[in-house]
Amino acid sequence: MTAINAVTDLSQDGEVAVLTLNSPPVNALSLTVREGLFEGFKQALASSAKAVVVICDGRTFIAGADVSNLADMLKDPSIEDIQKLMDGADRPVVAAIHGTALGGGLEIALCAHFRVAVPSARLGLPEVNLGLLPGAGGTQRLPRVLGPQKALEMITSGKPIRAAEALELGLVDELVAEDGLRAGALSFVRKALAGGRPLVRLRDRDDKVAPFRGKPELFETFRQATAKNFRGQVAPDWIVECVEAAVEKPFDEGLALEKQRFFQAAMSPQSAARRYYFFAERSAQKIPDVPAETAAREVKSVGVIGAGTMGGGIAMNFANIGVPVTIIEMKPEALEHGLSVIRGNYERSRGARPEETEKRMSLLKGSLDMADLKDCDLVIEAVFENLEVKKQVFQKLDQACKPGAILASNTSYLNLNEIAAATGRPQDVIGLHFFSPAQVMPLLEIVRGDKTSPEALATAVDLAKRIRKTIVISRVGPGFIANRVAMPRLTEINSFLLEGLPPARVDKVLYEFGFPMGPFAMLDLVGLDVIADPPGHQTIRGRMAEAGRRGQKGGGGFYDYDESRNPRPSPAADKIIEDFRIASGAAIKEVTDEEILERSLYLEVNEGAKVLEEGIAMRASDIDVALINGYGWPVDRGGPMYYADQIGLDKVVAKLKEFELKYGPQYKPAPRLERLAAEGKKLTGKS
Ligand code: T1G
Repeated sequence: MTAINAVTDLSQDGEVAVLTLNSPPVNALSLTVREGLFEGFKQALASSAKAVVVICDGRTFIAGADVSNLADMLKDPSIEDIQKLMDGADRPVVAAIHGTALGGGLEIALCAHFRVAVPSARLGLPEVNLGLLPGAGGTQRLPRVLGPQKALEMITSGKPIRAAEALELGLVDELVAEDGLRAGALSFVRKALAGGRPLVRLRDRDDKVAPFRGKPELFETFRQATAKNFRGQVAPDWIVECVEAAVEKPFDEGLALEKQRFFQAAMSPQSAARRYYFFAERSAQKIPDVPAETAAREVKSVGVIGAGTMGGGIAMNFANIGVPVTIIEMKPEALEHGLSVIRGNYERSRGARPEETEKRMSLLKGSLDMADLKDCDLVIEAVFENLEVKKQVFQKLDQACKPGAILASNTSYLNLNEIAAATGRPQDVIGLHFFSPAQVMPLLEIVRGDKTSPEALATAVDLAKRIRKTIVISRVGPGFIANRVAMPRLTEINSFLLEGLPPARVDKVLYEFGFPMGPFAMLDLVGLDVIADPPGHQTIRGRMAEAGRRGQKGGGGFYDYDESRNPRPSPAADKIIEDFRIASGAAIKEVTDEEILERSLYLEVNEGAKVLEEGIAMRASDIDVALINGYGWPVDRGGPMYYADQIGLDKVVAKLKEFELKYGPQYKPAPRLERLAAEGKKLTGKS
């Protein structure tokens, strides 16, 4: 075995050279890795070896370029330099894939003549998630294996495919035993040598693209079908353009176009925001005083208290991963209703197969007796949002549950420490704040009480990953992170209405910024009757609810709705707004679209700064993760904290001060924001 460099070895197995990469955690294509691959291929091809296998140690094949340092891609040897060596090879080169071959990793594998994989491997080009397109030939080589339609789907969705599908599509040549990748790859290559199997250079293949040449309809149809989905994103359009070039143009011309578009995408603010988010999401799972090696308790069965919308949705998360759930209700009718709603949700879900529904439903057991929770490893309470009620439930749980069971509350607002104090085991009490609908929304706020133990936290984080939620850790405080930060913007809409701004105009401004919908449309969706007006403080939303306008679910809301729930302006709603405005004596104001946007967003930035100051959130980036996943903040903007940093905190503070004078004390800049602005620092980092 020869060490090529710190992360690459070259060894000889009979007549086959084996190039092994070992650069934890994911063998990303850093400069050192590229040097190792370049030098390794050079030496292997200069040796007497009759074939070369490239394989990785550790958890995965190459997972792509090093996203933490994209600029380093400009240094030589580039990925393309390695690929040229591979393309020029006069003997079989085989990529042996386990884990994930992603982005630049798959693009390297596409330059091998053959690919073998273990059944659990996944292959994909996820660059679009980072606001990028494949930058090392992916848009040119993948269509030459899969044809343009499938390549378009894979590259614009960014979703990896499983090895079995890759085999079916011809992207992988052979599947080998799960625990025998190296042996399988060697045996594959020996068969290829013995049989004189012709070498396949993908850049030369034409059979999958030729039938589509001169037929722009395929691409036009794809563009139209996906336009809404990719609203505001730059990369998907360029991906379609490049795949079209793969069909229409010689390989090198297509490659040149891809390179140009890749660099344009890499320079875009969108890609910077998405790369920031990639690492934000990962760091949000880390708790500095809970080391990664803290033992998580095993959770094999779960209890849920309450079979309402929330409890039912929470239970579905666990049934979906094969964990049995005991659902507790007080009355048989409520239990029956809750279970039938869950069944309905399963039956209506896309691609639902009856046997899947039955399998999941069989994991859900209803009961009216808390004693049935005695064997559960974790119980999540999702009852009415009232402190006294919750305290009573926790007292009973303390009696019913076995020692070491984790007792979780789904409270979205109440003081978890008080709930924990109702038990004799506050160290096992934690908040698991799901967002509605809990089976759909990606965010899970894990709330850490003053006495929550590191083991309980580690267990919650582990479990949240198993049910594939995006995690944010919050300390105890009213509204925790997402609801608290979003609330001032949603409260301010009352002022907008009093200033005479039509809901549709406000909604349009926020939709165009990138939110899936504006605040009025959102309230209509959630229901105008969900939150009560604070005592002594009437809102137009509250008035609407009183008048029977509860939103999409009944009577219309700020808009009227047809049977397909399409909104249209509502004269009845406008009259309620106008009457309220006149009665309150508020004067109509001239407000620009820019001001609507700034007021909406800076209120969130300001609240985020307070949440940081109070230590409710550990990091500014956690707030961004919470708002993106809990409130539809556009990931292309990076979240409110990152966005404010891009604008410049001095500018944000100046605007807040201006708004404070013009519109009221709700805009008073948070001390932390003022301080950071004065010091020329950022919310999300140094300066
Ligand atoms: N670059 C740098 N660090 C990376 C990384 C990458 N590509 N992928 C993962 N990490 C770090 C991550 O931050 C974490 O670090 C640790 O590895 C484990 O990750 C030319 C332009 C591979 C499926 O987009 O999808 O190729 O927090 O916690 O759940 O066209 O990571 O431990 O310090 O996510 O097992 C395209 C991104 C790049 C793949 C593993 N590739 N990665 O998931 O672990 S662009 C991607 C993933 C590109 C070319 C272009 C996942 C994973 P830390 P993890 P995991």
